[in-house]
Amino acid sequence: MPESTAEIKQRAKQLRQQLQQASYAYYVLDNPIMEDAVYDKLYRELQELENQYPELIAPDSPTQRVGEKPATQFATVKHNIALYSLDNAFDLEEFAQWESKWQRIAPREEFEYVCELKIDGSALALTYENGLLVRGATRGDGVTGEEITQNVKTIRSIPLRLKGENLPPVVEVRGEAFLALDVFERINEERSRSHEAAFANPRNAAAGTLRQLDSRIVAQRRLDFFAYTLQVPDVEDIQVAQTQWESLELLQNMGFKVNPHRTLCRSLDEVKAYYQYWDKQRVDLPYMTDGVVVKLNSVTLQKQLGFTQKSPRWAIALKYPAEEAPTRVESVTVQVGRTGALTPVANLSPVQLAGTTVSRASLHNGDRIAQLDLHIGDTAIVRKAGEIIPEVVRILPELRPDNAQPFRMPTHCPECGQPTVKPASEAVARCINASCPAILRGSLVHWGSRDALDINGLGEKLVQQMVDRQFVQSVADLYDLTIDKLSALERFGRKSAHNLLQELEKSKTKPWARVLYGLGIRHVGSVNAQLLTEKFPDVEQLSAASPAQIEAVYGIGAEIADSVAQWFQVPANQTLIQRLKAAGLQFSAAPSSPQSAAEKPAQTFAGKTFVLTGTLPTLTRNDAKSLIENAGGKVTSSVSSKTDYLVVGEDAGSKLKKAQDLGIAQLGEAQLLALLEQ
Ligand code: 1X8
Repeated sequence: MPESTAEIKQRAKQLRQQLQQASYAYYVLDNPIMEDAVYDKLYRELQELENQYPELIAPDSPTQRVGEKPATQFATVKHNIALYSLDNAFDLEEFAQWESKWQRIAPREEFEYVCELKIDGSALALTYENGLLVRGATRGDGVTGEEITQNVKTIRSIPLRLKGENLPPVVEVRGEAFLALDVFERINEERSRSHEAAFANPRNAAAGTLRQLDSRIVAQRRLDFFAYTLQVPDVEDIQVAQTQWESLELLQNMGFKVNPHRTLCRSLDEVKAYYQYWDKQRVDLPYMTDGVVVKLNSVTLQKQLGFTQKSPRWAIALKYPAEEAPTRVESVTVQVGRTGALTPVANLSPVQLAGTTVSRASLHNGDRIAQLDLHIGDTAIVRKAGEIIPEVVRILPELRPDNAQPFRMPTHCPECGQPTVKPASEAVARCINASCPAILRGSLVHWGSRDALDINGLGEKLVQQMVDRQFVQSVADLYDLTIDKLSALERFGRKSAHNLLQELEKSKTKPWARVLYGLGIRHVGSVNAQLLTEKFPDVEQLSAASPAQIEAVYGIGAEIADSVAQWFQVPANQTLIQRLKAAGLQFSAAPSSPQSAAEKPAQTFAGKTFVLTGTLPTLTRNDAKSLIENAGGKVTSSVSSKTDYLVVGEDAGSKLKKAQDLGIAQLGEAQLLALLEQ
């Protein structure tokens, strides 16, 4: 233990330096040099020294980052140099217009742009005097902001003292305080546990956190900071850097975290390449970016161009199309699918997302709705990235209108009024009424679909009419239709009626495997149907098989086997089979059948590697896998540069992001089947 005052002072200084270096390595360089336990030990030693000798507390001591008791309110401060906002360009065309505009003021053939990522956070102005952080302020209206120095000090990547020699006496640094995505998610989870409203996005969370009056809370939130502008107030008349690029390097040398993904561009085409590259790559960044900031590099040129009322003429934010936006949930429709599954869909006030207008978004199921605590009239954050089906990601309860009613999944089928069934182990509720019109419509459309009986003209609209008018109550009734009956339907002439009857006739020649698939038994996609019909060459054998016998078929699991055996147990299904058989449909694999040879798929996918993600509309994962493998392809579980195709279904996860980054071709189920057909 040091004894003399000088020794104690020396020790405190040494501890400060060691802790500062460790903290810089960890938070700025992302390259730790000290074990956590060692850091904690040194930190406690410094804390004890400072407790004993409060006069030793230095303004840049690491102990000054932990926050203080709540302030009653923040003081307003006038910025020494106004914080301008950036003009936006929403596409490359608008960017080109901006380029022409500055070129008209200061024409030149050769110039440089600095391209930086636009960080979706909250702007801060930091003032350093003689190297020491003396003030941190929010942007406010650009002229005056709020003084939040105490909060700013809790951000570990902001130096309390600048590194380097010969620093100007006053230095102004601008940058973006932000929350890393994992931190943002953690904060929202905590808030949801304590029944507080979730933050809509990381930007709101960062801005909200900075304006916390209790800096001890701010310290827990783990804000981060990228510096992007270095300025020395005019009065000093010192020029620190000739270019923006130099400024960024100086900031880095002063101990700031500067975003590493910056680049110099000499033409619009180079800017375009950077913009498009990061549009793909940004999903992998641990923080949110909503665009690219393009600045003219030369400070001389910047001065020549100057500012408009609001923004610099020498910089622009080139934004990416929004993928998330708030909008109102007008109502919820519950759809009933062919399997009886109830799917809630939110009807929205139309909103622009990722370049398209979105007015409906999936709510997945009742469990998800309960999780969201969705009320009709709520403002919801809707997300649509790339080709993914739009979905509601969260709602903003603070914007909920008075008297808004929570949405509850119906306990009865919205189509037939029968009670629904929801096994505790599943998230999905189902209608199990065999004569539910919605299930019937779904079954008819499925029966006529391309991979089943391939009946041209048997679309949704026609099916709806036939079911509404009770022309058909089961798939078998299709084969009792007549020209007279059909031509009584709206906008359905005798010619169309004749065509449909011909199509129905043709369906009677389709092989047993397609008929089995067309029956729509749960878990029996076209591949499983093929496997089953190879082992059970006629319906009698399959119908009589036990679950164990069915499961003995290579590629068929217990769940599928149970589902098949159960289906044949239902008397109504046996009646259906008898009627279809009487109508002339194929329920056995005639060895002479000309189709059976044609059913053998060609090796279209030889040498190709596939990865599956998400839930496909009709094929199970096993179906899709077998289809691909039967065509000579390989299915692997993770995306890499060796992957040729990603097959994407609903609720696709991280594999999709990875594939997008690697530029791997994506296929939907329909496209996969179309390729197989070729
Ligand atoms: C805002 C932002 C800028 C930068 C990054 N992210 C932002 N949100 C940058 O220059 N790298 S500049 C800026 C502004 O001037 N309003």
